[in-house]
Amino acid sequence: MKCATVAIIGRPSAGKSTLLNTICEMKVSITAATPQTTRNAIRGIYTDGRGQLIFTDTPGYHLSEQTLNKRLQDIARGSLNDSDAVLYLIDATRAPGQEEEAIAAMLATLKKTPVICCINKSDILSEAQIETARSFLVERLPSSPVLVASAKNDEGVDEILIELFKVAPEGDLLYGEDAYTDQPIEFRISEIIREKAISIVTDEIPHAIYVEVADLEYREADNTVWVRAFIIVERETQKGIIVGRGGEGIKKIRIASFKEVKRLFPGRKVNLDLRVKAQPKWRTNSIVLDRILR
Ligand SMILES: Nc1nc2c(ncn2[C@@H]2O[C@H](COP(=O)(O)OP(=O)(O)OP(=O)(O)O)[C@@H](O)[C@H]2O)c(=O)[nH]1
Ligand SMILES: [Mg+2]
Repeated sequence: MKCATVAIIGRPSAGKSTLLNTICEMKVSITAATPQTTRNAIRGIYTDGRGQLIFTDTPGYHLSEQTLNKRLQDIARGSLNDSDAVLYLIDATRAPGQEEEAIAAMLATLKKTPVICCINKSDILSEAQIETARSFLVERLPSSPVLVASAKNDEGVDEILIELFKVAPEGDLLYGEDAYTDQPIEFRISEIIREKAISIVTDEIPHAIYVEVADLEYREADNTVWVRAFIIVERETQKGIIVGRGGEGIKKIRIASFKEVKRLFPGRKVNLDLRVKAQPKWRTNSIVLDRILR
């Protein structure tokens, strides 16, 4: 039996979370069209006859001096050290640039950990784009295999698993065969809500959002789970945008969140109370960051 921990690394929006969800056949990690969606080291577990792969989805590696971004970089780097293998995902629709160079250089210094490279978004790539990305990878990480896949369309994903099992060490399963994540339920709820909130706003607002589940209570009497959560933004104007005209925005977020949160509590009723508040400068507040970037 094989068992390995695998860090998924790449630039923001490379498709890391999408790939993890495809592999686990479950929404384990939220995704968005806007970059810098993932903020935590999120585990997703895949098990089959060959053994178990315990993936860590990481925040997209983004070069920036802002406090929040530096913390996100630390999370991504930290998960490299804890892993038996690294899955390096490239979005070849964009030119490599400085950020990709920084990631490739960081991975090239890993002496013992095998790195599997994967060019993602094959469904929208030209041959020329694939070849450019391939040369970039072969030059910088000569001992790594380079695969091509579409995380979104589940193409080339089996090949990724084959390569990972090749380098995985022998070992007993660390999680039960049916496990697909180890995230606490409050965290999963807050992420679902954040995904829905991000999906209705644009520009810089997605980065100004975090979500906190204030209460989670199961009431036996009516078999209902009561959830009270806050969407927190930085400014009153952003709050207005989330709430929307006549409450349209928050209503949309609530309905979309409710559908997914309900799936986390099969056979139970769910009551979701959602509010918005502004908390200036939370992105530089270390107390908030310590709490949400576990
Ligand atoms: N066409 C296409 N789009 C993809 C593919 N994989 C992911 N995407 C899209 O790329 C965008 C970013 O996907 P995510 O999975 O959130 O990317 P990520 O690497 O986790 O991003 P961060 O968490 O911000 O680092 C989303 O709009 C996805 O739908 C793919 O294989 N093909
Ligand atoms: Mg992500």
